Amino acid sequence: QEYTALKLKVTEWAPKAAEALKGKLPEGANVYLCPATLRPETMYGQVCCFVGPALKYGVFKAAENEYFVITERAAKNMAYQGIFEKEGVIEKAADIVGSDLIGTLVNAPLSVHKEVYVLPMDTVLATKGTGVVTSVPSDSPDDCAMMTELAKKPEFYGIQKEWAEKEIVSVIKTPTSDLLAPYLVKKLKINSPKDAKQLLEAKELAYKEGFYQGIMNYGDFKGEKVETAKPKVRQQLIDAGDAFAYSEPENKVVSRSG
Ligand code: ZZB
Repeated sequence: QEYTALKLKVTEWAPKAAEALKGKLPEGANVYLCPATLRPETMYGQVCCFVGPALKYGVFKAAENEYFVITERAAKNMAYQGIFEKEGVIEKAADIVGSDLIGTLVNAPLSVHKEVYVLPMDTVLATKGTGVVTSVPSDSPDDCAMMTELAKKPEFYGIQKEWAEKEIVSVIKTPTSDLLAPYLVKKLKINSPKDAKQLLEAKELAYKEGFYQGIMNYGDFKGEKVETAKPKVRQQLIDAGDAFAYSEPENKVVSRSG
């Protein structure tokens, strides 16, 4: 699987994260949360950054003064993809649990929302991508269901309600809707992030319709087909230093069967 890994720069640590990282990073170090996405063209619609509250993350040195918050598993993969300064070398500056990251503020490249919060999502898998996920509720049914859940029970999740209530703008238009994920969530009667079966169905529909019938409704490629805009947005992000290519080793097995 070839992902685009985004660099969401930390602008303010949540108090627990600041405490956990105290004295472990050089003064003035740039630290990024790096979500892996298959939909770079939707980055205009990012509203938050998800971590698994129970997952273990590391703060890994990528280059001089540059650190990535990702899972150890992702760091091991990145070390062999020319992403880190030293090939094959993993330098971990600190450990941190997902729950301590909640409430951290990060910059979201390309998003209509310049700064977004780190919020919890229990369904984030430790075994996929970087264990960090950027939330685009306009086009991802999982994200849409989770944002509703977070805004419904902020105390339960230990967050401020406003953190989960950033405006959802239309990024892509399709024949059925300008906000495909919320449309599908409603249509398939998805009431919570636990409706796994319907969410999977909604995700598959959203991928298909978004890719084959989607027209960009925001940004530099507004009016273009998603199919053609996708690589262009990705390249823009990479050229700006806001993203990099990241692939999963399983890739080889998958592509062998076509
Ligand atoms: C932003 C985005 C916008 C995404 C969208 C999807 C969609 P997959 O394998 O088919 O689920 N993701 C990445 N890593 C993880 C993880 N560790 N645990 C849970 N979810 C993860 O596709 C990968 C997508 O799943 C990624 O792309 C990411 O969410 C999420 F509009 O990034 B995506 C219809 C989907 N739309």
